[in-house]
Amino acid sequence: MPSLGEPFGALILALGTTVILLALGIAVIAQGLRGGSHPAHAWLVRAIWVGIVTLLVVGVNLLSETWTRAEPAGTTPPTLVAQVEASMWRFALEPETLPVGQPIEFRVRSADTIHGFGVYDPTGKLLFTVMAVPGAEERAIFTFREPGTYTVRCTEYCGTPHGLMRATFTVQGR
Ligand SMILES: [Cu+2]
Repeated sequence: MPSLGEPFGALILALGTTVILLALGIAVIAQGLRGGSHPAHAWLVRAIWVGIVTLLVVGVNLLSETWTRAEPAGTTPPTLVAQVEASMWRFALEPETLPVGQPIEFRVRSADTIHGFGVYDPTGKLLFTVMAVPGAEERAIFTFREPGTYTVRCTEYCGTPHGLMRATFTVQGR
């Protein structure tokens, strides 16, 4: 499955937020115009509450969002191809040492069931994921900016030892 790029995800979030805000705004104003048994300022209080709740929801979502920085295959000509095979419960990566600053195309396959190829930087931050699906080859391009030891973890539950399914590889400076 190709990963959604940063602009696409941001656009979806912005559109969704706008639609929700418009719908809530119209509902609140309509109720205010209708009047009823509420005090005159009730619609303003509601509008403020809607605003606060919306800001909280959007803010928490934005802060928890980790934009994927991998590109779909075909966007940048890769200078290197890395073959990845996931199987219960290990990753085979070839080559195991990768260069800094060069677009690398990861070609991810699975030998048995669905796994997730999740790449974490040396500080433990998730950089990108690629699904490993039996019978298919999923591709993503990524350029490493820092040398170090990177960790691969499975990001799809694939059996009891799933949590132990990990590997490391080295990214070397030029
Ligand atoms: Cu798994």
